[in-house]
Amino acid sequence: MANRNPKLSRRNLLLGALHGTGLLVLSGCQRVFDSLSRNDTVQSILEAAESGNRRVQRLLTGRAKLAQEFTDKEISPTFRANGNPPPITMEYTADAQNQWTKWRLEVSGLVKQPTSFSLTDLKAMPSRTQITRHDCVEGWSVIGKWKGVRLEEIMNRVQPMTEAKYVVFRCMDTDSDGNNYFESIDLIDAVHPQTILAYELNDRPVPIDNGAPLRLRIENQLGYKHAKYIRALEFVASLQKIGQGKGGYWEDQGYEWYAGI
Ligand SMILES: Nc1nc2c(c(=O)[nH]1)N[C@H]1C(S)=C(S)[C@@H](COP(=O)(O)O)O[C@H]1N2
Ligand SMILES: [Mo]
Repeated sequence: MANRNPKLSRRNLLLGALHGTGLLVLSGCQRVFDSLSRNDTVQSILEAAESGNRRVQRLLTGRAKLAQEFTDKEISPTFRANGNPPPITMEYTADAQNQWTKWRLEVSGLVKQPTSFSLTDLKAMPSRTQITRHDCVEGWSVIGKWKGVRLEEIMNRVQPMTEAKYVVFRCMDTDSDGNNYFESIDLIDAVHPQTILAYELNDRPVPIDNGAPLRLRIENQLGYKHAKYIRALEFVASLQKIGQGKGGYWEDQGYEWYAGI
């Protein structure tokens, strides 16, 4: 991969490595630079510095990268809602009326401890709060403050088996043809620090329009990955038998499965 950061160029790395050793401070002479580059001691210092840097770079640019977080002042006045209308089932309506006391999140599939969680259970678990920007493929963005339980915390409870590679989110809403919304992410993104199952938006319970009682926040991917109205999580080894096999409601209609921002 091309190194686009001039600060991490090989030459600067060598200069940096030399600085640390006190071997020599170069005055920009290419010939001295070249002969030093061939020197064994210098070469090993350079390699050590470079591999250290590669590690740092992977952290900065790879899957572990944190999405930008914002301040309270930057929160959008309203958090636009998008997608299917809220579920219209009797069960959903009754659960909403009961403040979700009867609703449960079912976690099943390739896990050692299949478990169901009430909203109270989820709220009692360690939480994370983050102010992030939601980007929809349609070309709009909104900033909101989300609070929820990290998906990794749930994984610690249910203990996915080694064969598990993805987590599938089963949602309660349907499109106009009656097809349920669903999504999936891999376990690398599932344990990302900002991947949470959110139960609060802007210091209030997640509104019905935004996916009550529980919706996914996966901050390094586009809006359609953020499953709303979650009823169940399923740990699976393959997405082949889920829906039409592409890993999500929109993916089955041609959208990218990995919707990285
Ligand atoms: N269950 C469900 N989740 C969904 C959708 C949906 O239709 N149903 N729409 C997706 C899309 S395209 C976007 S942009 C976001 C919108 O989230 P919001 O309504 O909180 O803005 O939800 C995503 N998650
Ligand atoms: Mo979207």
